Formats: sequence, structure tokens, C-alpha cells
Amino acid sequence: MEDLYPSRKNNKPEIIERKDPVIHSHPTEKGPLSDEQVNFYQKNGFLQIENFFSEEEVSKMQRGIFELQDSSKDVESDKVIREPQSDEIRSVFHVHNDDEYFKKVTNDQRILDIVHYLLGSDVYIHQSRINYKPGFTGKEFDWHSDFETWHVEDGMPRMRAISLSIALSDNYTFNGPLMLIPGSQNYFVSCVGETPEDNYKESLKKQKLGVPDQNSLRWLAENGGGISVPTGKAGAITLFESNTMHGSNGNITPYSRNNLFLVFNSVENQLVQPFSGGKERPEFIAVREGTRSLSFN
Ligand code: AKG
Repeated sequence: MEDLYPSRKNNKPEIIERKDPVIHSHPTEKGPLSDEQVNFYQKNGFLQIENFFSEEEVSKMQRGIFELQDSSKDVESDKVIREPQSDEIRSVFHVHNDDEYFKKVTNDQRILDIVHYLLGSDVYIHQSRINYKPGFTGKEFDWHSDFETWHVEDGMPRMRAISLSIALSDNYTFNGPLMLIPGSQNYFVSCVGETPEDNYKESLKKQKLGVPDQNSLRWLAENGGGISVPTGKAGAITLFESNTMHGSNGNITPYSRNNLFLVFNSVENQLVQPFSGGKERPEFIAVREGTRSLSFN
């Protein structure tokens, strides 16, 4: 298959224009979002919806993530990622499949209606994770486009996927919230560096490859809308397009920042061989087998 978004192949970075729509449903189709929300997503590559989940739903999800954190404490598993310089849990992967409660959250019809509309097709989960960013010790996530990694390391052919972040603690400006570069969804930064085998073992703790060079990041921020930080109460959701450049700072405050991430991919955009030419990453980070459309569950 032709590589429309080559990355980690040349020794100079390059900015390539997006070749896929940002919103994939037909322009006349009416979805669950208001015109204002649709236009915001189209322009900025992300959308925050506050108070999406009720307080009761948030309490249940919070209980769910802390129970999982507790039961994973002494577990040696590739799915449990620890902070680079401590034993604290940074992420737990594949929760949409391994955990009965989060399986239900994944099938929330309100969410599915939105992602069906934005992706213009049935969807399945490409990846899921809880990111715990503990107070005092939670480390940063460097700038990246998720699509860059999914394309190079997983063989996701086109930009037709969405990340959903559910805030399960209040997100302040100071406890390491997600930062996004508005408008960056329209440009693919082709990065430098060769992908070593099993890169995920390092990159899930600290990503080095697929992090754009500083000039490209400056260009994206200066040509787009600077940097946005959707803060707010637990229960808010942030949807962001697969190629939207994002990252977050470390958390030296006493207030932890916990988010559940679900990545929805179009059933028409299933993975092929990784464009790096390397081997496929494991199912728990890049689903190839469990691609049954969620709307039939
Ligand atoms: C990712 O999971 O790709 C992220 O960028 C996470 C960022 C965060 O949790 O702050």
C-alpha cells in the first residue's frame, strides 16, 4: 500500500499537508453535535464537552480506575506501564476489553453517536488506556501526533481515528493537563529517526521517536492557534483528531490527574503492515483481532 504519510524514513523533517477529511460524514448529514461544536472540531482538531458524564457516573468510573490501579500494583505485565523513575503506575492498557466496567463505558451510546458521526462509519477500539498522572511524581508526555505512531508502528493507513479523553479528576492548568495545538490536525510532521524493534517498551514510558523537531512544533503553534489547554471538572470529555499535535507537562502539584483514553478507529481504516517495515505491535496497544464494530454490541 502507498505510504501517504511517510515518517522516520528521511534524515530531514518535513511538514506534509493532510490528505484526509477531518470530519468524515457527508456534509449534509446531521449528527448529535451542534453546528458550533462541529465547526470548532473542524477548525481546531479537538472539542471539549464539559459535564458530559454525571457526578454519579464519574464516581463509578473513579472507583473503577482506582480499583484497577490497586489490583495492578504488583502485577508484572506489559499492559501496566510504570513511571520512568519510579514504580508508580503511569498507564494501564486494553481496559476496554479486560475490564467489564470499562467495556460498558466504551459502548456508551452517547459517545458512539458522536464518533460515528465524526468518522462517518462504524467504529472499533484501536487502543484504550488509563493514564494516571500522580501528584508530585507524574511525568510528562512529549509532543506527538498519535497518528504518526499508529501509522509508522501499527500500519494505520489513513487519518480516520479519534481519541477520546474522559477527565476523571479535575484538570487544572497546573496538574499536567492535556495541551493541544489547534489547527495542527491539518499538517503531518514527518519525523526523523529509525524505529528500533519493540520501541513501545520504551516509548510508553517516555516517547523519543515520533516527537517532532522544535522548528516544526514552533511552525504549527505559530500558524495555528497557539496552544490550547482544555481544563475543567471531572466528567468532561475531550475528543481529538488522530493527527492533532498534543502533549502534557509533568505534575509536581499534590493533585493527581487521571484520564481514561479510548481510541476509536473507522472499520474502513483497519491496520495493515506497519509502514516502518518492522513487526506488528502487540494486540494490547494496537488492536488487530478485536475489530468487531461497536455498534453491534
Ligand atoms: C497519549 O496517550 O497519547 C497522550 O498523549 C497522553 C497525554 C496525557 O495523558 O497527558
